[in-house]
Amino acid sequence: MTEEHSPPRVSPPKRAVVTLAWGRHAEYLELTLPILQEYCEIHTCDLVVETSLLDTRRPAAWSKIPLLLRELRRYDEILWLDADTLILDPSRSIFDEVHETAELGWVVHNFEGQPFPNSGVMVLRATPAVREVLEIAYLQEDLIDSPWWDNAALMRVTGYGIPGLEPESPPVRSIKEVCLESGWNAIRHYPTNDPIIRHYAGDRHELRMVLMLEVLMLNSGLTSILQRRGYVIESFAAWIPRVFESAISTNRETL
Ligand SMILES: [Mn+2]
Repeated sequence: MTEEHSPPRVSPPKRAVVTLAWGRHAEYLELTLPILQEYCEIHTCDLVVETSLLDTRRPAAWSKIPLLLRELRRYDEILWLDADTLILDPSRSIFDEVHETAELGWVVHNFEGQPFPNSGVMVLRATPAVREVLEIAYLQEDLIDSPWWDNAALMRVTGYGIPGLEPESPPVRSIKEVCLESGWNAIRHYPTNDPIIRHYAGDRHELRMVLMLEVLMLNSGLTSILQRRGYVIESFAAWIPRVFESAISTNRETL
């Protein structure tokens, strides 16, 4: 039986939230894991937390691509979340925002007229076009040490391009894409009225930790999730002196 003639799918799509918590990024997961678990329970997703790099020859961010290719063999739909993200409202389903015929959903920020999709939060569906985009993005070896790593490669292959980084004929592939409201990938450099997923992109480690802790301890919705799941809020407060000690010792090293 060919794929065209297969019966319509009756079972719901198999979904996962996928993230990479490697090195110091594993500390973010210590803070965000209960919220991720809550999200996965509400929206019937598996949670895949990878703790190793899939390609140690490249900067860590690149491991996102082989990790997604691996998990798209097991799941129909994936929500990719960078480890430096925090879901502020787990009740809202990002999958509902991506029409079922679409293949990729992400937020496209705009900096000085240049559209800049951000690969820190993405919905991907397991289609041949998505696999091809990921595979070709991984082949963009001239971008391995670019400031935006995999993000730059995905921009190239989806046709966005980055001024100054594009070859004469960029390998653009067609993909059915949805641009999500900016609140789904709320970064500090791009204010949004309705942040749903906060992304601490570009911030240094200690600042991310402090900002995440502040939200977890002050946002009543998140605090009640932590309490319901058996976490003691005060134990989160205990992180703060550790983070500051780490910040101070890092500064000493650079002096
Ligand atoms: Mn990030």
